[in-house]
Amino acid sequence: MAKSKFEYVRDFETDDACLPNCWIVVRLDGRNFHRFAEQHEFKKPNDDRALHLMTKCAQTVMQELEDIAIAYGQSDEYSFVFRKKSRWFKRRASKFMTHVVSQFASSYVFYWKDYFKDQELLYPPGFDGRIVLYPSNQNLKDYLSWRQADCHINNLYNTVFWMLVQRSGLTPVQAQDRLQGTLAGDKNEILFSEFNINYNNEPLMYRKGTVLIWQKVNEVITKKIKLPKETEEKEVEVTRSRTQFMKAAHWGNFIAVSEMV
Ligand code: DGT
Ligand code: MG
Ligand code: MG
Ligand code: MG
Ligand code: MG
Repeated sequence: MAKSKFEYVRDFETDDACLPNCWIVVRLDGRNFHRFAEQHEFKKPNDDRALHLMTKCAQTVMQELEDIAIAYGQSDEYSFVFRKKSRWFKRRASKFMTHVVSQFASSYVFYWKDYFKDQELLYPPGFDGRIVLYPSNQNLKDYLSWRQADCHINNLYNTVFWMLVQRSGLTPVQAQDRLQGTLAGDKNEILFSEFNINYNNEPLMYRKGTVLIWQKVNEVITKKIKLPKETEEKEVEVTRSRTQFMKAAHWGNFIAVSEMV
């Protein structure tokens, strides 16, 4: 077919293919979730419904899109790690980022009612996305550890903060002043001595976030086969190994990246 005179406009498109042999990380984050959480009466500092909905959306993304090896989420964010060797959409950054974010956002609305039974969705939430490439396994592991450290620092702060407000009746400003300049050890001590809470016994999902990985499962299926010397078909059971389920885990530390290549 002859080219139309308009074809030249294609040349204005820029090449945004991700560098080969790098892990491709897409991180998304809820837009203005401070307000979204307030308006939808999220429990403070952690709302199980919200965290589980985020994980449901991340599982949907992993199932629908290709080549995602691992995902990590906390608060209103999720990171998706695409395999180094992925050739999906010729590694175009815009395709990776937009598919992840749109699939996640539509899932958030689609599955909302399964998690927030009595809480109506008041307005359409949005998510931003960014893409980062990591050339080495160590870089990727450090990236994931960095997000997990962020989860830990924020959660420890928020746990003490809301205890001071909800249990001790401090105003938010007073609680903030009280925590000014305190170290992790001080916050642990406040929780223990004033609220009888051992921070290490708080749920792992709150302290460490959620990791999604693929898991090999053995599946038993019945097959009808015809043996050469017999006329009738026979049913036999065969076991095959399939990568199927995603395991949601809350780990203390990330596994060696080599295990997920
Ligand atoms: P952004 O991302 O710049 O558009 O603004 P935000 O407001 O989304 O800020 P961000 O992402 O740094 O912080 C996440 C907010 O989401 C933070 O204000 C707390 C809120 N949030 C996330 N998960 C929960 C939860 O389980 N419970 C409550 N109460 N709030 C949550
Ligand atoms: Mg932000
Ligand atoms: Mg946000
Ligand atoms: Mg955030
Ligand atoms: Mg199309």
